[in-house]
This record gives sequence, structure tokens and C-alpha cells, in this order.
Amino acid sequence: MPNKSSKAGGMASVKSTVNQLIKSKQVRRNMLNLYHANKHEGFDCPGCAWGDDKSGAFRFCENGAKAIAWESTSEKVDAAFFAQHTVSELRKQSDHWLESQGRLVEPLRYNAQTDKYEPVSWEQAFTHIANGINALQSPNELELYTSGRASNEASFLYQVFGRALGTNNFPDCSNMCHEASGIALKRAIGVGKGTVTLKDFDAADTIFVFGQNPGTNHPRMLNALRSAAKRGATIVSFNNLKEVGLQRFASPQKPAELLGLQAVDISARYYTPKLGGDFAVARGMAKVFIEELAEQLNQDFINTHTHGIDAYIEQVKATQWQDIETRSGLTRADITEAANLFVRSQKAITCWAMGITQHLHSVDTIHELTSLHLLTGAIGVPGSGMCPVRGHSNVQGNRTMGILEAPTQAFNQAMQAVFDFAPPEKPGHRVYDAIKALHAGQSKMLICLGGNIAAASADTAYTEQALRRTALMVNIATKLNRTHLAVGQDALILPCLGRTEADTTGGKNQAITVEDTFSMVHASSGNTPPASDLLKSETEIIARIAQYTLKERIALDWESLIADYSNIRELIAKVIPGFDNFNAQIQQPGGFHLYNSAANLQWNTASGKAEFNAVALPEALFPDSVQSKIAQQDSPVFTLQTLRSHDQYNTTVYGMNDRYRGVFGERQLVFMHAEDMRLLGLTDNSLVDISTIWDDDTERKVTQFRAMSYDIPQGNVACYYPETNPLIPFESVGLASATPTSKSVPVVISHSES
Ligand SMILES: Nc1nc2c(c(=O)[nH]1)N[C@H]1C(S)=C(S)[C@@H](COP(=O)(O)OP(=O)(O)OC[C@H]3O[C@@H](n4cnc5c(=O)[nH]c(N)nc54)[C@H](O)[C@@H]3O)O[C@H]1N2
Ligand SMILES: Nc1nc2c(c(=O)[nH]1)N[C@H]1C(S)=C(S)[C@@H](COP(=O)(O)OP(=O)(O)OC[C@H]3O[C@@H](n4cnc5c(=O)[nH]c(N)nc54)[C@H](O)[C@@H]3O)O[C@H]1N2
Ligand SMILES: [Mo]
Repeated sequence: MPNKSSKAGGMASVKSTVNQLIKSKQVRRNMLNLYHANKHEGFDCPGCAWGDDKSGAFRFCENGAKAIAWESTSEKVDAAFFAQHTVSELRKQSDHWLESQGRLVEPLRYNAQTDKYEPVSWEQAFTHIANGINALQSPNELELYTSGRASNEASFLYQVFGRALGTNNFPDCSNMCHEASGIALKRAIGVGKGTVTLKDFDAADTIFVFGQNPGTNHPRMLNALRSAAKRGATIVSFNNLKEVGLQRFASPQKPAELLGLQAVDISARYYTPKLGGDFAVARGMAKVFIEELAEQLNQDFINTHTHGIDAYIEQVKATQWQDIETRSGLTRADITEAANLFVRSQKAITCWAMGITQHLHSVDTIHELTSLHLLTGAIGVPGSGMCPVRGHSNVQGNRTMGILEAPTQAFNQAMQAVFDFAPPEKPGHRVYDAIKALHAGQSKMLICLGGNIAAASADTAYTEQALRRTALMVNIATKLNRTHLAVGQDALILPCLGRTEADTTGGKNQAITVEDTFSMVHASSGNTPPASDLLKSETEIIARIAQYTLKERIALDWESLIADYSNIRELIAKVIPGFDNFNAQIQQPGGFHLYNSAANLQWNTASGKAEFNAVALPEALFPDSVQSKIAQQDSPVFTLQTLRSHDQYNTTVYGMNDRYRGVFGERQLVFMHAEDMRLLGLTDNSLVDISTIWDDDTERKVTQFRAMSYDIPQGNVACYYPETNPLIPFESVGLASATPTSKSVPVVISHSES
């Protein structure tokens, strides 16, 4: 069991940060790096998408420091390394080992005869890619994946390139992440982004945090929560697990608190619903609003700004408390208390992350949370609104730049006006469709602008099979990972600069731009010497691939775009709304804020109003066909969530500890309720196998995991991602979002066989 008195932040956090930096043997360079992180004229921290406060103080967090140290390592995987190891050998290594070997330093091509990656020149690499693409029968045989670290400039050129070729196949990491948030918010309030900014956290009376672990994944968010708690705002957490960071937090940046003397209690209320129980929680809160607190609802707001209230009220009234309690795992009293906290406050913010987005019913759940704000008018006024807390540092910007499988007509028209080609209208692929198409041999080529799709996507065996069927796979990356090893016939690795490194082209250090979770767009420029002279920026790599492939098919002066990224920003300003005077706007400290229609009470929905969603509470977490399989099992079926430890960044595993959860030196763990363990005859040292229950005949199993008793609702279990991605059935995706249901997988647990 984790230590009850432990708290996030404080001395332990600082020590761990410093240890991490020292271990990387680059202390000076890293401290310089940290000093420049998230400051005007420095680089944007590659850690997470939380916004920056503009106090100018030395700002960093432990996990940002780890991300920077990991990128700044002096270890290298060079030609000698690849001469030593075949790809088949490397595939046997762990994700942690692979990335620990160091930075990629030169372009490489896979040789199927020797089963090794071998150095090639950039010229050869670009020519080979262009030949590969131009040999495809249709541009729709190409998949263009983006991971959310890519800059606005690189992702804008990437989508220009894809659309000039004629495809909308832009699968991206947000398909596995906040896709449901974008869809639900667009449907409910007409804009697929959050409506608040960091300033709203200073004005809110109540802040709800659903399905999120900011202590680990957005540590700088704790500063905002901590200040809010200190000035008397009420923070209410809904989380399957009692996460330490949401309970007590000491800021590692305030000297007095370094000693942990003034740790602040963050959450005034902490509810632990069942996995996937949040729809029922929100529905229950709506029921209390409507049936018990009707006089406190904002009738003016409802009448002026919303559509569909009558049908919604009918649905809410028809939902029975018994169903709400069973599905949420909370009592009517708990939900009534939370509803009162919401309604009593004039200003409420709702934050959420993967605990909400990675389920079958995520889109409706997020719509239901939004309805609470529509009933009370807690949106579009200071201190109120919706806050999906994005993951990757520029994942929101990628989408703004046009990394979308189904762009709007307005977007296509703007593209045509600027680039003089007709962009494809046929919707393209998300991650789910892309992997399926590769698996079926309909798509033949994959380019990955960062990321690690092999490990990040669900159903590892199926995904790897799909990747191994590619005729050509191209990975633009900083570190070696599992995707690079899932080679088919032919593959290239193109090594790129990281966020922290100086990007010098055209005789000057270039800046790129990013957009944070609050729609703030700002510049970022690296300051450390690149890990190798052979590295190129992502921006240049994309521009060169486009230049070599498209030749005179598009009249763009690629050289001038590569020599000066402000020329790319001029193009962005012409195509993407809100980016007028882009180059001038990023000169302001902190950058500029993109207009948000819903925050200004304008509703870009079909009805022109914010929409209620009159749907019934779903019967179960899984589709009917799976429920009937579950009913046939002799042993208990648990719901598994897959989550992050404190020592990882998505598929990048920095270390084997998860300090805040009391875990040291291991990752093959399953967190279980003590009573569930007792029923299965397990103790804290038992080794177990975990198998998925699904409606197909595929066996999905992981073996030799250690059971660990934990404060988790009975019937729910938790394991780390990506080790348990093999358990997530490929077809187990969210309705409308197609996001893998990484937070609800039906499993059985048995003693390990050997
Ligand atoms: N250091 C670090 N920072 C990161 C990342 C990283 O890996 N490491 N990843 C980045 C990315 S891409 C993202 S998307 C974010 C992810 O940020 P998070 O969403 O915080 O990440 P997870 O670890 O998936 O945590 C999910 C949380 O939701 C809870 N939860 C799970 N299921 C449910 C549920 O059904 N209901 C409720 N109420 N709670 C539930 C879990 O107990 C856990 O606390 O972080 C970003 N920042
Ligand atoms: N089971 C389960 N699966 C999940 C999730 C979950 O909670 N549970 N979460 C999902 C979520 S929220 C996300 S966002 C996805 C993440 O999916 P991805 O974004 O695809 O994965 P990452 O692990 O972030 O990518 C790590 C790799 O990116 C490369 N890299 C790092 N920095 C740079 C850079 O600056 N440039 C370039 N070009 N490459 C770089 C390195 O080679 C590194 O190996 O995973 C999803 N998968
Ligand atoms: Mo994410």
C-alpha cells in the first residue's frame, strides 16, 4: 500500500529531478535547458500541453525535467550499434532498453538481407521515399501519422504535402487520446477545444477534476489547483484511484515548501467511481439539478443559449437512481453532495483527461459533463467552462494546422485559394482505420512524424502485424523504439532534432510554434547543440520529402520555407483562421490566444445553440456480444484500466518506479482490491496471468504479472501501459471516437501457470 502521508511535489520531487539530471551526465547542459524551458525566447517544454504562467520565475516540474534530460542524453545509437544488432534481436529488448541506448544520429535504411539498419545519405533517403510514394497506385495507400510533439510549422507542411498528393489519411495520436473530447465539445458547443484559459483558474469557485492524474502527467496544473485551493476554491476529484497529487501537494518551486511544511490539501472532496462510471455520475448530478435544485438553474442561459432542454429533462427524469448508483459505483448521497457543490458555486470549471476519453461511451460522457455547465450557465463567463487537459505538448496545434481526416469545406477552400490545387474531399483515416487498412493490405506505406504507434496503439499483435505488412515505413524520430522494429519489406529511420536543440537553417536559429491546452500559441526555440551534425529538423525533413516527391506538381519554394520558418507562418496565416499577423503576434511575451467561439457565447452548431444530449444511460460498459461472453465466465471478470506510471512518458519508460503509488523497481503489476485478491486466493506476491474476454476467438494474454493490493474499487484493476496494450481488442473502441478503450477492458485473472 502506498504511504498515506506521502505527497506530490516537495523535497522528494526535487531530489528525484536532480538525480535524473545527474544520471544523464549532462548536468550543466540540462540546467541551462531547464532554465530556458517555457520562458519567452526559450523552448516549450516537451512534457505536456498545460499552459505557462507568465510570472517569469524559474519554472519546471519533475517530469518536464525528465523529458528534457531524456532528450539531452549524450548516449548515441550510431552505425556501429546497428552493425552489431539485427532487428530481430532488438525486438526482444524492452521499450525502456531500446530508448535508453541513446539518440538516433544518422539516417538509416533497413536491409532485409542482413536484417539490420544501415546508414544512408539524406539524399538517398529522400529519393527512396519519393520513389516509393510515386509508385503507389493511389495516394490513399499512404498513411501519414503524427505524434503530438510536432510543431505547427512541421504539421502544417505535412498536411499540405498529403493533400497535394490527394489523401486525407492523417491518423494521429489524438485519435487514441482526446478524440472523444473534440467530438463531444464540437457537437455540444460548436468548438472542439476547451473554453477556459489559465486565468479562469484564478477566478473559479469550484474545479472538478475527472479521470486525470495531474501529479504525474500535468504537474504544473497542480500549481493552479494549489493556488485555487489556497484562496478557498473547492476542488472536487473523481478518480478510480486515490492519486496522491490530487490529495496533497507541495510546490517544488517555493523554497518554504521544499521542506514539505506547507503542503496544501488539494481536493476538498474525492470520489472513487467505478471505471466508466462517470456518465452515470454526471447524469446523477443533472438529476439532482433538475429535480431538487431547479430554482438554482440558469433559466436565462438555458432559454437564450441552448437547444433540446425538454427532451433532455425527460431523459434525466426517466433515469433511475438505482441504475445511477450501480453504474457509477457511488451513492446517491455522494452524487447529491457533488451536485450541490457545483450549483452552489457561481463559477465552475470541469477538467478531464484519459479516465474519461478512453471508454466505449466517452463522447456521450463528455457531452453529459458539458450539460451540467449548460444547465447552470457555467460557460463563457470568467472562472467557468470546459477544460479537456491535452496530453502531448502540441497535439492541439497539430489539429489546428489541419492534421484531420475530415477537414471542413471552409478549410479546403482556403487551401485551394492559397496552393492552387483541389484538396481531396473523401474523408481519410484515423489511427483505427489506418491500422486496419495496413492490416488488410489496402494501405501500403506509412510515414510517422514522431511517436511510437506500434506500442501506443491497441492490440499489439494485430498492430505489429499491420506494420509488418508495409511496403515502406518511414519513421522520423529522436530515439529508437518498437515501431522502427516492426519492419515490413523496407523501412527508413530519419533522425531529427528535439525541441531543446538549436535548429539552425538559413544562417539563423529558427523558432517553431506550439499551441497549449488553453489555445495559447507561442514560439519555441531550442538552445543546445544538436546530438549530431547529421540531424535535420522535422520541418526540413517534411519539406524535403514533399519537395522530392511533388517536384513541379505544386508551385512552392521549399528552399525559402526551409531557410526561414517565418515564411511557413505566412502561409499558415493565409489558410488557418485566427493566425493573422502570425509572425508579429508571436513576438508578444507568452504569445497570443486563439479566439474561442463558445467562450464568447457563440455556438457553431447546427441549431446555432448549445446542444443538450437526450440519450439514455447505457446499460453496460461493453457491447452486448461481449456482455454475453462475460456472463458465460466461471471466474469473476474484472474491468482493467491501463495507465501511466510516474517514470514514463507514454511509451517512453524512463524508469521502473511509480513513487506516488508506492511502486519501486517493477512495472509488470496489477493493482487489485484486497478482497478481490482474497477471493482469487492471491497474496501480494502472487504471479498472475491476465486474459481478455472478447467476442472473437483471439487469445489476448499477458503473463507473470505481480498482484498488488491497492485502494481501488472492487471489480476494477489497473496495469501500466504499454505493457498491457496486447490485452486491448482492436475492435474495442469508443462509439463515434474510435479511440481504444484503454480504460475499460474486460479481463479474467488467474495464477500464473509456471
Ligand atoms: N510525465 C508524463 N506526462 C504526460 C504523459 C506521460 O506519459 N508522462 N502523457 C501525456 C499525454 S499524451 C496525455 S494524454 C496525458 C495523460 O494524462 P492522464 O489522463 O492523467 O493519464 P493516465 O495515466 O492515463 O491517467 C488516467 C487517470 O484517470 C483515472 N481513471 C481511469 N479510468 C477512470 C474512469 O473511468 N473514471 C475516472 N473518474 N477516473 C478514471 C486513473 O486512475 C488515472 O488517475 O498526460 C500527458 N503528460
Ligand atoms: N493502453 C493505452 N494505450 C495508450 C494510452 C493509454 O492511456 N493506455 N494513451 C494513448 C495516448 S493518450 C497517446 S497520446 C498515445 C501516444 O502515442 P505516440 O505519440 O505515438 O507515442 P509516444 O510514446 O509519445 O512517442 C514516443 C516516441 O516519440 C519519438 N520522439 C520523442 N520526441 C520527439 C521529437 O521531438 N520529434 C520526433 N519526430 N520524435 C520524437 C521518440 O522516438 C519516442 O520513442 O498513446 C496512446 N496509447
Ligand atoms: Mo495523449
